[in-house]
Amino acid sequence: MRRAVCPGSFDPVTNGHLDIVSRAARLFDEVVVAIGTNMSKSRLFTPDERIAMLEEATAGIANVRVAGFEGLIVDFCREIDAVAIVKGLRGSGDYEYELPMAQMNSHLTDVETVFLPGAVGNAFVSSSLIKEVAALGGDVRGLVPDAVHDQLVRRLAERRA
Ligand code: COD
Repeated sequence: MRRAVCPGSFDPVTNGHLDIVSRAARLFDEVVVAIGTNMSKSRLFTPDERIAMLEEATAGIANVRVAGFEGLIVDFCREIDAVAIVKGLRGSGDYEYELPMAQMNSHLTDVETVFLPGAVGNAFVSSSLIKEVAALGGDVRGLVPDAVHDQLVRRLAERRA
């Protein structure tokens, strides 16, 4: 059984994330989508909300499961016996950001990082831009799952109230 981890903040999950997760699921026996819960950045959605959104979005992929993690991603990989961390690269900016993390993780453990090129159509999609555009009234439908879109619109309205 070769298990991989797709880690991220997923605040919220986008179609760019889901493209990477579904392609990783074709490469590995099992993929665990790991939601980091110990980051200092303020989040729009709680860890439980992000887990629920991802569970719904990946329900159709039999070999994907979702979990929260705290602490180092390499420790989580050891805990669940994962051999690889799968990350998506939208462009050179992501590569510059991800490479030192991959090298640090390789220094800390023998877990491999596997980079998948993001799909061209999702290259501009990030959770932060989705939140910014939606907060300013832009239409982000089609860039996130429909259920996530509805939750996003609701949460932003609550924040404005
Ligand atoms: N197309 C393709 N890939 C995408 C897209 C897209 N449109 N959008 C995002 N991705 C990829 C990102 O490149 C990333 O690989 C992944 O999806 C997750 O993205 P985010 O933005 O949800 O998550 P991040 O980058 O904020 O998550 C950072 C981690 C939680 C993975 C990282 O901070 C971490 O591992 N933290 C744990 C603590 C730790 O171990 N720190 C030491 C690291 S060396």
